Order: sequence, then structure tokens, then C-alpha cells
Amino acid sequence: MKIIDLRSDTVTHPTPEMREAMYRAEVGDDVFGEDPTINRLEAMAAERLGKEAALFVASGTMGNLVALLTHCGRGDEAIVGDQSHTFLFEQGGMAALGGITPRPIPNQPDGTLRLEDIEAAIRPDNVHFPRTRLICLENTHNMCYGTPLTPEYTAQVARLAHERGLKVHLDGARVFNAATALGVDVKELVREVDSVMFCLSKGLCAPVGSLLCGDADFIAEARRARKVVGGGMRQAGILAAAGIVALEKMTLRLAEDHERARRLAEGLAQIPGIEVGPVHTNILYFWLTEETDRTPEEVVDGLAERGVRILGRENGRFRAVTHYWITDEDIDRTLQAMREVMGT
Ligand code: TLP
Repeated sequence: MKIIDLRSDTVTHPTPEMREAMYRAEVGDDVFGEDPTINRLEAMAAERLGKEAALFVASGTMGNLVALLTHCGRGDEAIVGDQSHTFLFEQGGMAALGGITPRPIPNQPDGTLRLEDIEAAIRPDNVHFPRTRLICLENTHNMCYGTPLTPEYTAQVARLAHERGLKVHLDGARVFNAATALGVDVKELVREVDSVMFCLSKGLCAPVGSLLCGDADFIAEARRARKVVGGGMRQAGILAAAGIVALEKMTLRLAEDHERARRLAEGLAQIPGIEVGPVHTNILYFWLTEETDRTPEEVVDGLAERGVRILGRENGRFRAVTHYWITDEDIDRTLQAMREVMGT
């Protein structure tokens, strides 16, 4: 029986075309700047996002950390969403490793930060305060229903930041999902931000890697920060080869995943005892209502017994994420399994 793994799009295995490209990849020592496949991927990524330069990093977490270390010095402050991945799920790396204070402000249900809240969180020049240097946004927003932030909103935040002498970093782990959902070129979503990280290893199916993009001076500094956190890799062209397939091919098919997430949501919403959150991209949240006496554990375990894996989160919400290896038939099987678990 095929296991239908909806826990995350990070579970995606590389495609046969990626494995072939990895096997054939030309490689060199990337710390010397001599890996032709890495150099090609970095150039492609910069071009695709409309930035001057790009840097291959081992993970999304490393990309965000390297961006923070590059934009901020020890003692500086960065404004972050209180539901952001950077704040919640990266071990407080900016503080632990960079001496940077995160200043969390509320994420709205659509993943935005209110401009008034940002404005109020920017520190005035005063000997008592750290200096605010950076505003971090996330697109799509993982914890806020995978919602895409619009180009207009992102530009508004960037305008505010730049007027106040601050920079903007975008955690764009799933920024191609955002571009697909909004029907815009990804460049529109990142034009005004100073740096953006996107992941190859989520819905784009590559086994490893993310890219940090920005202007040439920023990326030159980021290259130093990557080295100090141990991210200077050697013949990493083996990984970049899969990343090139991810960027060229897999960015073009994400609408399929969004459609399946929507279909899964529609089916789940019809099952008594289940309430479903809004669906915009490939991330779907749902939870139990008072109509059922099932516990969250019974649901997660009952699905697992039927070959379907979802993520049960602390707050009683469940997460299901569609991706390349989830088919229409898998959606039907998931709905059937859920009906059985709920006894309907
Ligand atoms: N998110 C993972 C888990 O860590 C929760 C997931 O399954 O969704 N930014 C965003 C918005 C992310 O969702 C993630 C990973 C990261 C950064 C970190 O990327 P990695 O896992 O490559 O370090």
C-alpha cells in the first residue's frame, strides 16, 4: 500500500530527471567558487527573481539565518511576525547565534503584519533601545493558511522600511506557490525586498537546498556568513543539478498541487465533525468541532493505520500539504480514510 504522506511538501523525493541530472552533474570546489553547476544555479536563481546575485545554502533555516546575520549586527533588533517560521521554528537562531533580538508583532490571519504595528515597533534613537534594522515577511505564510502576500502589500512594507532606513528580508520558502496562486511573475513579489530566501526542497522536489538572493554586495557578505555557520560546501553541484530541474520545471506545475488541496478541503468540509480553514495554495489546516467525540490523536493514528500521514499540531489543528507525489487518487483515498476514521 502506498503511504500518502501529507505531513509536508518537504517529504518530496527527487524526480527521476533530478536523479539523472545529479548523476551527470559537473562539479568543482564551491568554496573556491569553482563548481560550475552551483554557479549556474545561482545565476539562474538571481535572474529568475530579478536580483543581482544569489547564494546556494543548505536549508531554508540556514538561508534565513545567513540573511539575518548579514543585515544585522549583534545587539540589533529585527521585527518578525509572531507566527513566522523564523520566530517559531528556527530555534531562535538569530538570537542564539547572532545576538539579534527578535521583535514579534501579531501576524494577521492572512499572514500580513499591520503597517501600524510595524511602525509602532520601530525603535526611536535612544540609548536604552536596540536599533531596529530589519523587517521579516513570509510568503506564502506557513502558519497562516499558506496565504500568499500580494506584490502591493510587500511594496507597502518595503516603502515604510526604506523610509525609516530599514531593510526587508522575505522568507519565500514557498514564494513560487505564492506567484502561482496570484498569477504573477515571482519578480513582482520580491522586487521591493532587499533579500529573499526560497526553498528548492519543498514543493519543488529537490532533495536539498535553498537560495538566498539580493544585490551583489549583500550576497558577497552573505557568502562570508554562510562560511562561518559551516555552510561552505564543496562539490555541491550534485545538489544544484537537482535544483536546476526544480527551478526550470517544477515551478511551472504548482497549480496542480493547489487544485488538489482545494479538492481535499471541499471533501473534508463535507464530513461532520470537521471544520476546514481557507485554502489558497498547497497548505490546508483543519480541526475537529464539538459535533464529534474523536480526539486529535485518534484522527492522526486512525489515518496512519490507513496509510495516510498528516501533521497534528499542538493547538489541535491538523495540517495537510499537497505536493508532486500526491495524485488525484490519493486525495480520494484520503477522504475515504477520513470518513472511516470519523465513522461517517
Ligand atoms: N517548514 C517545515 C517545518 O519546519 C515546519 C514545514 O514542514 O513546513 N520557512 C518556512 C516558511 C518554512 O515552512 C520552512 C520549513 C523553513 C523556512 C525552513 O526550511 P528548512 O526546513 O529547509 O530549514
